[in-house]
Amino acid sequence: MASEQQAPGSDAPVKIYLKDYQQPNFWLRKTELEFDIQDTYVDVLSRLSLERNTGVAGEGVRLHGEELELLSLALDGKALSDADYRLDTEALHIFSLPDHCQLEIKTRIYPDKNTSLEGLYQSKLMLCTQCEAEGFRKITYYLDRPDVMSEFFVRIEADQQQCPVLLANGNKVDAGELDNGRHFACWHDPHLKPSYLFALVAGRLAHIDDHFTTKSGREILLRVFVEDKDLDKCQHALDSLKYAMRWDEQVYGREYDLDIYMIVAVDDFNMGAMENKGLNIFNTSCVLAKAETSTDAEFQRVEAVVAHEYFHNWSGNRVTCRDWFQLSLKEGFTVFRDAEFSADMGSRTVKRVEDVSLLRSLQFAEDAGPMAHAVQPDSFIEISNFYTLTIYEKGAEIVRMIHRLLGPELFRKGSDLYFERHDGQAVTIEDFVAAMADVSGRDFSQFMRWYKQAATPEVKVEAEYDSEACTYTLRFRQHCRATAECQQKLPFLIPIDVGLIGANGKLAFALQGSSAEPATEFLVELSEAEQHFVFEHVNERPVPSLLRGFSAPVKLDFAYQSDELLQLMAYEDDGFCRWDAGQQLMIREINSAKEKLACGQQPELNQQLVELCRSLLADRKLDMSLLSLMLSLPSEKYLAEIATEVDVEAIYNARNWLESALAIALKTEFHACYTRLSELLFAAEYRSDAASVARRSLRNKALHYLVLTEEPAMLELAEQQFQRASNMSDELAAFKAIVHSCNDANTSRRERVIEQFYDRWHREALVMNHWFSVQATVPSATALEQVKKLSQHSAYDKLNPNKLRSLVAAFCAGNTRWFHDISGQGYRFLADEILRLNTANPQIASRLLTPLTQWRRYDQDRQALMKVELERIKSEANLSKDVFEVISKTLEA
Ligand code: B3K
Ligand code: ZN
Repeated sequence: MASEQQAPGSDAPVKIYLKDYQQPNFWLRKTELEFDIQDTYVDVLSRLSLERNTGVAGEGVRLHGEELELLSLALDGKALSDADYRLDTEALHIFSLPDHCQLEIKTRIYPDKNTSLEGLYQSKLMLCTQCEAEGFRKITYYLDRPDVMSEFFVRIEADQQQCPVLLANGNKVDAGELDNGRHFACWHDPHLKPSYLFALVAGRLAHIDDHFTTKSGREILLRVFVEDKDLDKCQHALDSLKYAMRWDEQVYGREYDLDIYMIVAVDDFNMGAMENKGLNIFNTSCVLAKAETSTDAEFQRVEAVVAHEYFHNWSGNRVTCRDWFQLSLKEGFTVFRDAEFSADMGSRTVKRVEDVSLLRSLQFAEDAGPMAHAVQPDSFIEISNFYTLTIYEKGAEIVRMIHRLLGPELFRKGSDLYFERHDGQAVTIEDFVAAMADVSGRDFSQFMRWYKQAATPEVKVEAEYDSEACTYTLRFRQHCRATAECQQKLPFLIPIDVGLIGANGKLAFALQGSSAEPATEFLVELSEAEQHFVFEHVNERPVPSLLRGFSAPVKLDFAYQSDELLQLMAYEDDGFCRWDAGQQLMIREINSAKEKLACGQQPELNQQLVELCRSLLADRKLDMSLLSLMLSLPSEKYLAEIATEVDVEAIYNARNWLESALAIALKTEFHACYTRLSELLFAAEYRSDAASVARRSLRNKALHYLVLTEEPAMLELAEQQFQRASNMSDELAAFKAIVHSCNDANTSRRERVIEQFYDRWHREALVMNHWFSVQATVPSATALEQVKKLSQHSAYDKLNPNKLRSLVAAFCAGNTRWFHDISGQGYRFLADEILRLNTANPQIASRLLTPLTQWRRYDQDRQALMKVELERIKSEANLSKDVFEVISKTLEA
């Protein structure tokens, strides 16, 4: 990438453009690293075998390096003099090099001072690394870019007492004792890899082992490293790993390629986990699980993240990204892979509904805000800002559309071709799509706009029924707002799955112009700005079922009548559409309550909605997890996303009104449901299978509604559950229900359970995260005061990302009503936190900024308050690139 230096005469960080990509002028064929770990520093000796990439200009080489102390530098065994090189804050420039040579570089680093959690850093008593995307340059000078792939040889030396475990990628090839209580280990990774996949761990760790036999009969050692006290929380991760390994063999034909697969759990970690070759490093929150301390959702997250990182071994490691503009090549594809895995492991519909909810509430908001970017962005200032829902989740939706358009068999052929063609290479999104095009003969040129054009397409649909001709016509109009990279959007290729529902269920129909036999479902491909499709043999006026399975990541608008939505709820067999019809009914109810409340009137509860919920609760055939989702109101975030201007208080009040009104109207049913499921659950031993998880989920939804009635007996029920629970799902649900019930009569009970929860769990860091976040999301004007108080608590850690997420992010992103309180105190608090973290941990600082990026969506008063804080952050000297990029885009927009 050409323009990584700062612009001359300017302090502003520089934008890097995809169009400027060029190969490096040197390859690094072999990388030998020696780590000498001492008490307060680590010396890193690096021997790099360079080979000129003829044809690319540049006599010397520019090696990335940040926050390094250079101790020595030699070229082919000869020390370089000051005249031979130049150092700046971002790189080491060596002016002239022969075509083949060896550089020997010695640097010193200070892991215990590294609070950014990037590069080599200390977490509790352990040293560990995080190199993606550009952290390796904080370890040594290097061509720290993903298209430079090298064979790594690593030697680690440390004190045997302090660091009995010494790990790096690949296979351990040597180890031994040294003088003075020191020891060493040597690791060799036979697979070429870019520096972002490098990993090292040194510390006092315990482990549990398991084995996996691959389809070709190779024995793989699976090993999970944790702190000794957490050894009883590793089995679920190991089981998940084995399921994922088998699934990838069966579904994608992919086998593991080293003799050992290691996972290390780390307390201080910016993200969920990292797919370093053969040595995954995980946030403890994504690896540890045990029924007493982890909720069902956490068990599922562990399974999904373990699988995601494992799948990267092919989609990311064996075939990697040419440059960081291609990030979604590995992330979008791998999220699609892990979503399918989770769907196969549990309920496909529930997984789809959860994913679509996330996409529609958060990714659509990202697309509508100042950080909107294409899935293959064309520029960035700081790549860490691009680990977004757009790259991950929208990227996965695009791969899902390819899967839908090609069908499973051709898609598998395409992925086989992609892996075979590019094994050991660093490639582009275009290469991935080319493999899909080559196996199918399909032209993907229009489809590529999904990668290049930012923002969410909107599709307006109108229908016309001709009862004489028995035809039904659907007219589509697509539109996508202008964004910085593209003012005039070209039409997307939008696959829309269509079904038609009659008075007694699904209809069979034909698509005009298609040779296909009549069927109950057709996939239409929208390719123009305006287009219509005619369906034939439609013998009655139908209700259209559109975007079945959420076949494309668009906002679809069709003016359904309420009774049509009820008809969809009754007869639709696509779980997503059925759930969505219910959500639309609830949104209407909330919107009309908003209007009533605005005029000072009391809203009236729609009896059709009550009856619908009653019939759902009586439906014994429905998957209880799905039922629990169907009984959940749209989130405040989603309601904000679909509003023209966000009226925080109106959304909050109307949503609360509906939830409480439903609770009162259906109290008998919720109580019966709660009792029935309690009997079932108590009669059996604790189990974590899908059916038991579903029962707990529905029972806790019923408890949530029961407590909303504010009847003392219901709070008593919650407290009984809190006291007797044998697992964290039940305990936390009861805890949250009680703590969030803020009426005065409940004060002593609230205080009691908060104290009890603390007494029970203060030694478990992950459980304490819940203790913080439940209090941070309390629906009360006192929430911020409590958050400030908790930030001084001894169980809190102002630099630990999990703690920051459980307190600061839980309040600012999760307690919408009180974060956006018109006092402006919430905004001020967040800005203070961002300024504090700007230098300590820029990645987390920039991530925390997200709620403020949406400032233009609010009323004038709130906009003004937010702007003051954004300007205050902007005026800070030494703004990190991470925060600078988000702040400047937010204020420019
Ligand atoms: N690839 C890592 C993310 C690294 C984030 C760097 N800031 C985890 C994942 O997506 O699997
Ligand atoms: Zn990933």
